[in-house]
Amino acid sequence: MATLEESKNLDSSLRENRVFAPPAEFAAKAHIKSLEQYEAMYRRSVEDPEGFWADAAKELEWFAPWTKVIDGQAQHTKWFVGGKLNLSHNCVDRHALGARKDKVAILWEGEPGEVRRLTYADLHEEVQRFANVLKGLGIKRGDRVAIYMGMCPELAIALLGCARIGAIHSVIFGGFAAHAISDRVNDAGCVAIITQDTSYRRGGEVKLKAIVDQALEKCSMVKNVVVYKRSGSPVEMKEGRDIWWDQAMLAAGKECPAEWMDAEDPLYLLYTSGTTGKPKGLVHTTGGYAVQTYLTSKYVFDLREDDIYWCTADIGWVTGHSYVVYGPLQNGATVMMYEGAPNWPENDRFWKIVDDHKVTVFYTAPTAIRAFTKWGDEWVRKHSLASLRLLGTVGEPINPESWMWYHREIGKERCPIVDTYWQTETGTIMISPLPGATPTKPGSATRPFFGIVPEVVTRSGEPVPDGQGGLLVFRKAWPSMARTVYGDQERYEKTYWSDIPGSYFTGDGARRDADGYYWLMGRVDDVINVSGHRLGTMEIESALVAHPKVAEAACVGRPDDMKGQAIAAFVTLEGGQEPSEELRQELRQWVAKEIGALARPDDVRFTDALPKTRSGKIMRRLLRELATTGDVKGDTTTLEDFGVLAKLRENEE
Ligand code: 6R9
Repeated sequence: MATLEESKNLDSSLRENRVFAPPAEFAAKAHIKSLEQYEAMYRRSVEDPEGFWADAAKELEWFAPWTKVIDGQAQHTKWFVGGKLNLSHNCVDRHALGARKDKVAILWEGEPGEVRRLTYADLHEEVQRFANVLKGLGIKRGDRVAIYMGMCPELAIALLGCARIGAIHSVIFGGFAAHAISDRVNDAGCVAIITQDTSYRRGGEVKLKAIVDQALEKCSMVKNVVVYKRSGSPVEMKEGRDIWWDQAMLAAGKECPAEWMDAEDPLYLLYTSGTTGKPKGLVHTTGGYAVQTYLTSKYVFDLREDDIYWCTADIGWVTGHSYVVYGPLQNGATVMMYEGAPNWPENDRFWKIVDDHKVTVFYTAPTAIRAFTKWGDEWVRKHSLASLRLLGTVGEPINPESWMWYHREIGKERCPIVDTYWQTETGTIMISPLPGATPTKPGSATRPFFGIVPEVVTRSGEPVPDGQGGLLVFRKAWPSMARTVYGDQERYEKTYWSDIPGSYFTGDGARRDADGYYWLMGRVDDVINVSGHRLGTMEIESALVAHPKVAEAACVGRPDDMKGQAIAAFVTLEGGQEPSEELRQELRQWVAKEIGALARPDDVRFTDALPKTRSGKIMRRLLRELATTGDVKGDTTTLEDFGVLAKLRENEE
């Protein structure tokens, strides 16, 4: 089952035996101060989940109380039944109308260097005005609104404005191409898109509005486009469809009461890649998601009143939804937001930001850490980083040596590291150290968060003994889990709840050690994780096959030192077409244009045929091995045509 790459990962993590206790000074001030305290709270959370989650929920404001905390089980579980609340109210009003009125909510730095500070009172006004802009366009509760923007405060305001009136937002990462936008907009039936003229990235401009214009040629349901003016670069405005953000805001009323949303009402859709078919729109709901983003932010990031909290993720991904916007703002934190690239104008931009703004909590991805390591320690050492007190990672397994570098060079051996394991589908952090309580081991996400019951099992659901690899499942439902795939409940149940009956299947391999620590081993399905971004092999293959010269395509991930995984594509051409270097480059560009630059294959190999099973399934396992090692030693007994493999081997450069 485990691919070569997974076993390599397993080998290095099996040899890993360093343990780092939480620094005493950190633990003394932390919300959760010891392993015993964590264990007692964990025990209660699984023995009395209703009591545990009710207590957590009471830290938020509800317009009307729930009648039942948990109703149903597994994929049918409902949380806080009958409760009414609003996420925008809990993120903004609760603080703006209380003691945090003048506290900075969003501390933003643009790539060119300008800084903006929005207090909770400012955010309150902006969000209400924007909610009125949406209402003015006839957008109402339950309507879907797409958001395609760069990292600027208006992006957070757009999310919160939607949440305020009960419109369901669907954020599309600003790096996706027109085609990917139209697919997502049409699948969700979005009635409007919020975008901006351009966004700054690595000194250049990303022409977001122009890409939206192209995408909308295929989207008949979209009636309006709201355009935030970021750079002032010229864009085309379509009469009757497009409006300027600033003009609409000036004209909009200052007050907009928050809708009373039911705990189970949808809050947002977020598209993510799976093994088969098009990306799926995971549906996150209001009550459970609110409570669990709030609680995980509080405990995993150990948020304190004076923190300057910075999660470097783009809001286009789930990490940005839960840990740039909803989690930290519900906690009344000051959230740092940065618009551009980490290496602009130079390789130390992040460390300059940390020093300039006295960032205390820093949460990033292993792929970024690998890039920093490669750029060299001198960039880090130009800055003091003395304000930092806690570090985090998310997105893929972190190899122990990168963990050690992060610990030494960024954390100065003073800051605990939280390696947080979770997924778009889970909504919030599932496995992670609590920084004042859990001793850490480099490369392990350590122990489950409150209420989470992980287990490592075989394909048939039998528990695997500690120390051995297997599939990671969650035995019990949790408040922030995605409730369905938009418009396709069957796909939701089939993908996540049918492999191991009664349990949620993550798609990840894992191992638990004798201390009950979890070590993640990567995906066991056809999802490729490129720099922490999920891509389905099907998506890339469909894009390749859409090229007029391509007959068939198969994509696999192969290990890559910088990106975690790189994409290798195997392609057969239509009759009469000849392979060439030019065509190879053309196909790489084609995929970038169809999906976005992050999906551009690293290798494109031409072949006469693809290895298939007798039932016609492409044997990606063999291709993966070939792309990784240059040869195939694995089991080929089901291979239909052995000649194919010989030819593929010959084509190896
Ligand atoms: C939050 C996010 C989810 C997949 C997941 C797993 C991998 C994320 C990880 C990790 C090992 C960690 N993953 N965090 N693997 N250790 N700390 O990344 O969501 O984009 O949906 O990706 O990422 O493979 O299944 P998403």
